[in-house]
Amino acid sequence: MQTEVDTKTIQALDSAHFLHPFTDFKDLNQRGARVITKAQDIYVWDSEGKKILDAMSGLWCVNVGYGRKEIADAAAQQMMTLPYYNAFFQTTNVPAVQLAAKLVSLAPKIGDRSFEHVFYSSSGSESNDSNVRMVRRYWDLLGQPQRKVIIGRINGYHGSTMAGASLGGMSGMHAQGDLPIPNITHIDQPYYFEKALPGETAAEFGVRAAGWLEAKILEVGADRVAAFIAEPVQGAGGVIIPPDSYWPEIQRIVDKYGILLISDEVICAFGRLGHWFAYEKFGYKPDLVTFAKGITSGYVPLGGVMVGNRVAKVLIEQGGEFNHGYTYSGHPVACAVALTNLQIMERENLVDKVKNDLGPYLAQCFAKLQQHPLVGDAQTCGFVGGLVLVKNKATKAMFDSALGVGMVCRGHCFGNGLIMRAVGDRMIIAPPLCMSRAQVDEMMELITKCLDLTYADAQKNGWLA
Ligand code: PXG
Repeated sequence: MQTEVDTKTIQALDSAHFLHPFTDFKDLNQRGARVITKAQDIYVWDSEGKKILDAMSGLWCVNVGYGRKEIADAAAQQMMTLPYYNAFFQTTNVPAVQLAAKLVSLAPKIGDRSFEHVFYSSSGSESNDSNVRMVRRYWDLLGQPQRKVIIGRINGYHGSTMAGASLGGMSGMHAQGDLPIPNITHIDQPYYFEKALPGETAAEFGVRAAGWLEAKILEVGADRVAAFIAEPVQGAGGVIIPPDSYWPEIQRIVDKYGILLISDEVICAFGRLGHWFAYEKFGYKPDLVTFAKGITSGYVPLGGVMVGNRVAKVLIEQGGEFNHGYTYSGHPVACAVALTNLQIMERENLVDKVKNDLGPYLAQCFAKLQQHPLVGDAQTCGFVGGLVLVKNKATKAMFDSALGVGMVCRGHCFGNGLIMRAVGDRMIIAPPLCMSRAQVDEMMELITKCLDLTYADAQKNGWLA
């Protein structure tokens, strides 16, 4: 494995030829990209030899950590046996079938809405495109073709394809390229810290925030609404954890109007919240569950949709040919990698470990962070965490967004060997699930140090005034 590289040479080639995702190309060319050359366990190294604790699991995906030879071996073996064959034209392959059966066995049963079928793609975005196709097909087949509208949430993230970006509620994405596409609309997010009324409890707020869905359904016309899509916990939006009262009320509303519920678990499934699938944690019953990322721990791309019985029965029994699919639907190497990844998770008990050990421990650590003068709020759910940097702890006043305090903090993180994401002034983590408690302590020391350094900057520059 080549890990020694000449940083300047790679950066020059990078600037010359590689257009990065979600990047200001000119700005990056001036700075030069950080070159990541190798990774092991929970650490990555850059081309200057700097070791960095990856508290984001790559991009919310490397659940079992880096350097798992077993996964590489499974890929190599599958590549030599059957590197590729399509699943069109009435053919199938062994890993794709085995993985589908495995996923069905892992998905908690929810009565007549349980999951017995899987549709494959190669990413979260594609999977959500498939969701749009399946939802619309479902209603067409039921003789209700006017039910086209899918409701998402402001600041939700469902990918970057035309449909994914439209389902998501990122204003920056909508501003480029005439999005959202027709028949997709949004309600506000259940962000208690920002949206609660004075004196409103979290439980009261959760019910009120879910009520925005009912108001939107009535505004659109109940007979025109096809589905509601949401992340169990909003990830890219900044780890926005809904109050416990939110999801039960959402369930009541979607059931009242008979609309489908799509749970986008691209981040939240496969142990991230201490369950194989996150709908179990919040106790709701989705019809479709989007997955990607953690299913292979990011070692190779794979995504898909768990298709619940309500939808599957109609598509199968009444549907005829479904005119949708991808070259790589059910890719044998990706599925073999996923199977091995899931085996590792089972053998090492990573899901229970998050639920009963790592998750509660991280929650304790974040409770301590609440004391930090810069932190207005710090919350965790399973093994994700988010905290808000505030100017005034007592009033919870935010910094002027032009100061970019979150980015300042992120800079200190990189400088001190820690990867933490900044979403505005929310700092977020989603560490690998294979962490030890000692490694959680190591991460928390780094986080605290970077918060201290950011606070010192804020004092020095008069940002706290
Ligand atoms: N749904 C959810 C909930 C996601 O988090 C996608 C769909 C799209 O998946 P693909 O595989 O098409 O990227 C995601 C992806 C960030 C960030 O900045 C998060 C994602 C992707 C890129 C950046 O936190 N999540």
